[in-house]
Amino acid sequence: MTGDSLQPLLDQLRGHRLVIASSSEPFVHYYHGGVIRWRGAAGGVATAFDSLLQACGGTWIALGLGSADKDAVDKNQKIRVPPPAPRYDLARVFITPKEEKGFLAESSNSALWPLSHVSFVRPRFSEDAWKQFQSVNQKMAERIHAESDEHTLVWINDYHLSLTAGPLKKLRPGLRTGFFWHIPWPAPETFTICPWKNEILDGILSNDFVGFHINAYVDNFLRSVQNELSCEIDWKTKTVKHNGRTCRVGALPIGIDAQTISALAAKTTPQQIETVRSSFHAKDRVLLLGVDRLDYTKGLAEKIRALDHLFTRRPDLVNRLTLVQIAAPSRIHLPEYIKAIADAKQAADEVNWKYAANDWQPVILKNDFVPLSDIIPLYKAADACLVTSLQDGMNLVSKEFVASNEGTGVLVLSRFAGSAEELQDAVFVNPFVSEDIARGIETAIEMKPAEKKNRWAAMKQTVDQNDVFAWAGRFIHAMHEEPA
Ligand code: GDG
Repeated sequence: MTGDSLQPLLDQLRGHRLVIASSSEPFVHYYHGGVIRWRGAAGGVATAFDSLLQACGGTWIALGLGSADKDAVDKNQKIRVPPPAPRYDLARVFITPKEEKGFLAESSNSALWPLSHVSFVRPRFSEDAWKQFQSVNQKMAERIHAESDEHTLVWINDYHLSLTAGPLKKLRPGLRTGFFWHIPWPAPETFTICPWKNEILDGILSNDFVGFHINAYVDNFLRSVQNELSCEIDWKTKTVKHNGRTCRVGALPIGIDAQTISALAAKTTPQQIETVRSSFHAKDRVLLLGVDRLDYTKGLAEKIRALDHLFTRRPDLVNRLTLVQIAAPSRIHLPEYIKAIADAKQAADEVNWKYAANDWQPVILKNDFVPLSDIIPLYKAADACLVTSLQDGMNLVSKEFVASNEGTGVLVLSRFAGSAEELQDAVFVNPFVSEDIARGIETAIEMKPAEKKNRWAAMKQTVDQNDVFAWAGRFIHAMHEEPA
């Protein structure tokens, strides 16, 4: 089931084939005891584009990094997905271990990711990693070229592929491309430390349209362009003329497949909710929920420690609430992520050691990938969902919670998540201050049912209206608009 915004999107696509490119893939094949198995991916880009391509069809080009990815594809290095009921093509690009390390672990996830988020993790730049970054972007450009013709709409995604459009346009000069940067664009004073800044800006400006989630990132980007390159910027139309090309930039907040998620949640019976609550010893307690990739930008340790502050202020709440935190493993070989796992576990151990009693412990930390079919009943059952990202481009979990929960729960939301602009009826917290998160939880727990319902209804309308199909429709429309 999909929203009313799907038909306008399909109308726009008529006569065109959609090719999506991103570094990560929606489905990974791996060996388990000599047998090929598959799993979905935890991550915003995977969630959004899987909904989109399942509804519209097309091709998704991504790196094949799973242990069985090479053996699962056909001779054209493609496979139809999703595995139980295929709807679109996944075209895999294979890279060497050296490229994987330099492109993904080093230049993308240890340099550009921390550079773009205010989380005070220092980016690490290496010249060799940059060479691998260039090489993988070139490979992606070649594969997109091979998969496209004059009727193809090419939509390139995220910071990993910021150099792809340049070589692609050399191979196929008339091709129109759009690019979406899914994370915050840093302040220009921060971006200026990046040793690859000119190449990255030039690469991004090789697209016809570039999207960010919110205006603040657009402004930061344009100010970076102004500071680093000599080019003409029309601030009114947000158009940049550079190297004989014209690129428009705009804010388009991403959405979710709200109707499908709401329908799945609506099918959850009161009995299932009872079972979920009982399984976490939260039958007669307040159930707090967190769902995140385990990433230091998501503020997990700060969120867990907030419970200590809450119990100190409100000893009557001890033994009356449970935080279930799903923390899907992510980038697990990088030192900053090994530390983030250790920090979250330590925070949980400390709080549990201090307050656990009999069959109750205040924090249940699940450092595993959990299927969506198990997350949705949790969204519906939760009395509050805690999204405490130190900074987040958008944050889809906040929207998924609103789509699933029918107004019995409260969204406690970081002011520094992109979704804070749209979800104005959340309870806002400063995620850098555990005491403030504790205050937010207290407000959520004490909120009267009528206020919960009113706040939820306003946010639900926003989430329904700007769903993933409406978002994609706006993006594709913007890609086609001729520059002023
Ligand atoms: C980037 C930007 C932006 C998480 N754990 C599991 C699981 N998930 C799913 C959630 C949600 C998605 O992953 C996470 O999306 P986010 O938006 O929270 O975060 P990022 O991965 O950091 O994504 C972000 C996004 O791109 C899109 O533009 O919003 O700001 O950082 O859908 O439900 N899904 C399953 N099991 C898990 O354990 N099935």
